[in-house]
Amino acid sequence: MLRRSIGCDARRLCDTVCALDTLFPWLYEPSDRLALRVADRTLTQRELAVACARHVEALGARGVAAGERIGVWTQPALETLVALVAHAAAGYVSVPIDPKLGDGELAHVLADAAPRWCVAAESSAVAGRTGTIETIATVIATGGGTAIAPVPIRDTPALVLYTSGTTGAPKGALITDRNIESNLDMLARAWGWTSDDVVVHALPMFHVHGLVLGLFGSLRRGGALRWVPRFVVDDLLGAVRDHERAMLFAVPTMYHRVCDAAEHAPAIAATLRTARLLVSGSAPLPVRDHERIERLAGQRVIERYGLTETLINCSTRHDGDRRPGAVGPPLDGVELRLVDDDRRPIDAHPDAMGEIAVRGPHVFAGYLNRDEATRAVLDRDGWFYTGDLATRSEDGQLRIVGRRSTDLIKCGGFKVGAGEVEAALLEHAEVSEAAVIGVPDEDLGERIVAFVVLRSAVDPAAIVAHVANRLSPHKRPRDVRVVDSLPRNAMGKVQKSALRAIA
Ligand code: MLC
Ligand code: AMP
Repeated sequence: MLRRSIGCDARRLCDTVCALDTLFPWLYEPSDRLALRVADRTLTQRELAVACARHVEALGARGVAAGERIGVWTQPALETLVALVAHAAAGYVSVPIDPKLGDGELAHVLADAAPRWCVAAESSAVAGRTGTIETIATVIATGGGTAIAPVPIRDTPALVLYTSGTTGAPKGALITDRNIESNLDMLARAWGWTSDDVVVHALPMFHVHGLVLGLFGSLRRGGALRWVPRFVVDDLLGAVRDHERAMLFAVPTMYHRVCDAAEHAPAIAATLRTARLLVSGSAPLPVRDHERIERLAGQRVIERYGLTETLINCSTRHDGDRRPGAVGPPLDGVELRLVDDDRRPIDAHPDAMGEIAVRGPHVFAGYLNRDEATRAVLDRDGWFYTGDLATRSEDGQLRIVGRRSTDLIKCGGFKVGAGEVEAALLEHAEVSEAAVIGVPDEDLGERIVAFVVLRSAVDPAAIVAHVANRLSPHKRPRDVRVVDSLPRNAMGKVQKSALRAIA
């Protein structure tokens, strides 16, 4: 559908634009509908369009060119959302950065993505942390300015999202416009997602769940996002209560805590009942919590399964069978198969277990600066190998039953590589050996436990703090066990199964 974009006095008239061929079509015909709310601050579509345009102008004035990578300090503020939306709309590549990142991981991200600029809601909070990279404060300007020129959806990166592997430092996954557009449109069909929906979430803005689904998803539909930047059950549910068609996006840990609270507070359960859709993902939702939610909220959760590299692959449908323990069939547009150890498709008979491989327009473009790592997960035919093990029922519903590598830990919905925590531990002068495992945990899904051999006595709290100084806070071990030696096999390899038995 071709539409002529609007202009007003202060805006440059854009050429005709295929509105549906841009990420946020309404940006060129904004209305006074709510677009964003963070705490008590709101922006309508019209205000957001102006704020984005002015942000882009400020970048242009500094000589930042479209296509450049820009670090985005994802502080809990409306300005953060404006910067992320403006960059996506105008063709800049955002590298979202967790403001709590430890120095070691931050240095790695900045060296690897090599942005010339960072943007932040409060540049003073960033001062001294980005070395020679200059920080631009995002200011929400009202009125005036030139509208953002429409950028058609392309196969070029829009985001670099850092994600952990089993070993080494996190890799930057290149997510393109096309990945985002195709996946969000698949999800819209699966969830009956419309412009009347208001997504409510308390997720961080540096991962797929909060950023691509929560922020870009809401705005692509012409709906709104209500961001509660810090997860507090009452705040999150208070936000749900405010909206007629709230879609709650949360990780299983959050649902677990919401259920704990709702069991003692009928008002919380009553609020849950008002939500149009409760969506869970980023980690497995235990069947027990699925059933608790159904009992308290009078509705079953929609469970969806994804990865940073592929966005979302499977989901139960808003009008389909929301089966506890299942993540639904593949989204329409996603090709999915189960493969054996040699990556050969396995028989589709029920209960056959294999690794999930997916193909489609939602699969990322590769890892930044890591061709070999890209080739290890993405084959020449476009199949991406997820490392997740699953079975498929006769009616096509997937059940995730495990992961190929036990060195990947999902804690509170965050992916943590055992190797990166071990490397950080070994940087402590008094740690001579270290091994990290994930231990099942009712609240977090998995809890990070570190086993260390020490050269001399050290307070375990100091070791935890040492890790936090280097990595993100969520990569800190919850538990540090001091041992005389690590169990090893004849080849000298640490036997993590033995550690799991001890833990
Ligand atoms: C944590 N803390 C510690 C600690 N670990 N303190 C000391 N020692 C440790 N080992 C601190 C925390 O920093 C926090 O401090 C406080 O203890 C409480 O920690 P917590 O129990 O972890 O709770 P919380 O910080 O509230 O975190 C839980 C959570 C969080 C659920 C809110 O895990 C979360 O935001 N998860 C979302 C992850 C996510 O978005 N994943 C999407 C990935 S994309 P303080 O000072 O802060 O209070 C993806 C694709 C897909 O997977 O499919 O979606
Ligand atoms: P990340 O790299 O942080 O995007 O994490 C992706 C991983 O999260 C996947 O490979 C899965 O192991 C896990 N995951 C995401 N959603 C689900 C889900 N609904 N059920 C089980 N595991 C999930």
